[in-house]
Amino acid sequence: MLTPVLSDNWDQIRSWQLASYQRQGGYDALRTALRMQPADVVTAVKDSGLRGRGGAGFPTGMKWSFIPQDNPKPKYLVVNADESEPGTCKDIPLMLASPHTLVEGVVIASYAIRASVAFIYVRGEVLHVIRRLQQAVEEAKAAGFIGQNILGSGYDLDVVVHAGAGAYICGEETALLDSLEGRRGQPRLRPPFPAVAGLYGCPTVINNVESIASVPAIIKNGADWFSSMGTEKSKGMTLYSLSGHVARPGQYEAPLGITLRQLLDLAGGVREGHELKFWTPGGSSTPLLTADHLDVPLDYEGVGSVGSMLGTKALQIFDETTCVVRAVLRWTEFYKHESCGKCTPCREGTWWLVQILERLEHGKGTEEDLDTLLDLCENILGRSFCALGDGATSPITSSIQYFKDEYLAHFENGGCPFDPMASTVFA
Ligand code: L3W
Ligand code: SF4
Repeated sequence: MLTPVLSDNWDQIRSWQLASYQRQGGYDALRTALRMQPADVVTAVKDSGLRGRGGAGFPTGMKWSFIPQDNPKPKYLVVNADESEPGTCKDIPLMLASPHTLVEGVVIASYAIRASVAFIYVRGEVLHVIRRLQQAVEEAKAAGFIGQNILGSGYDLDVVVHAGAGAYICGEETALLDSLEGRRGQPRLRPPFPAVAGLYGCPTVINNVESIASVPAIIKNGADWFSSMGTEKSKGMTLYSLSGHVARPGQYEAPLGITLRQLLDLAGGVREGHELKFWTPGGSSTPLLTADHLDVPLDYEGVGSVGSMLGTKALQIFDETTCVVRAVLRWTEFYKHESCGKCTPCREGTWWLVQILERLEHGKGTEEDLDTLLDLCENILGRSFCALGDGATSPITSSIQYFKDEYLAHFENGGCPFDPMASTVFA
């Protein structure tokens, strides 16, 4: 197993404070970056093969290179720290344990794209994280890592920590921009992509927390070092979040391409006396997988080859005691609640999905309901304005693909077979 990169200082005393971060070589990468030309920093990140860790896996250096430097408008860096996807819990631990890793990445990335203001948009509910980030930004300002003429380089940057108001849709990059501009967060039509017309209509790079936090180590150790880890097309180390029915849930930093079987070995396996039934590779927006997929490489290509997505690497583990219909109903209620209402397929469709799933879970559905569910999903997927609508269909279609018998057992049983009050237990 390779040495952790992002989490290597998490066990240090007061790891979130500047003094602790600097004892581990913190801000050395910034000094290196400021001696480079901004374009060379972009090239280093491109060569490293770093891909966006927020779910889509878009190449980070390429995104930075889209910023038109001949455009006289201001350029902005925005960090998407609105972590809200069910099961996704990597950015919040990262910001709590080592906010300076993110702040150092923010300064380097802003320098690379020549931004003079950067925003960190944090999910509103996590006040403790907002405070910790604000503290880290203040410490970095006092030490001369943020502000005017950073480390005598002539480069100026201001960093603003902005609290969202708790809407999942504001994690969609263009809704996030609307929210940051003071409007109700709803997705914008793309193109133009934010790289061309983003915050206040200016060229903007939006990256996930983990993507930006990966940058200092790339600058410090070199692009070749980073690209020597992982797989051919999915490079580097990354954070996998294991939750649910697992002996030791938590964050596991490992190279891209590791399998769930290997991660479960590290995490003590499925809880004692139980066995794996289904799991999500990257939060609830990624199609479910089963015990047959334990050896699938957890990288963008590997998970894609079995019809799912790596997403945010939020591995939610469910054992045989879980009712898949109930789990899917809970996720679908989340999407219905969080749908921003802008487009009809998602706004109306998620409402209908919940009605049908509730009926099925309570044993009042019919086999025809399964066809209606699939038909609805077909009319949402690819016809919604943003990825939220598409994501809502993933757990439904994949659970029917792998667990149709369990859906049927609900109405054959006259109720949920996992309900202790019901007549039989589904086996
Ligand atoms: C310039 C082009 N830029 C693409 C940029 C684009 C964006 C990035 C990826 O969704 C996924 C979603 C969720 N010129 C460009 C360009 N870009 N073409 O590249 O874009 P895209 O559209 O592939 O994805 P996205 O809109 O970023 C993200 C999935 O992640 N997901 C959800 C995650 C939730 C969280 C959370 O709660 N924190 O991350 C999980 O799987 O469904 O498919 O920047 O501008 N020609
Ligand atoms: Fe809003 Fe849903 Fe349409 Fe996205 S898909 S714009 S969340 S209604």
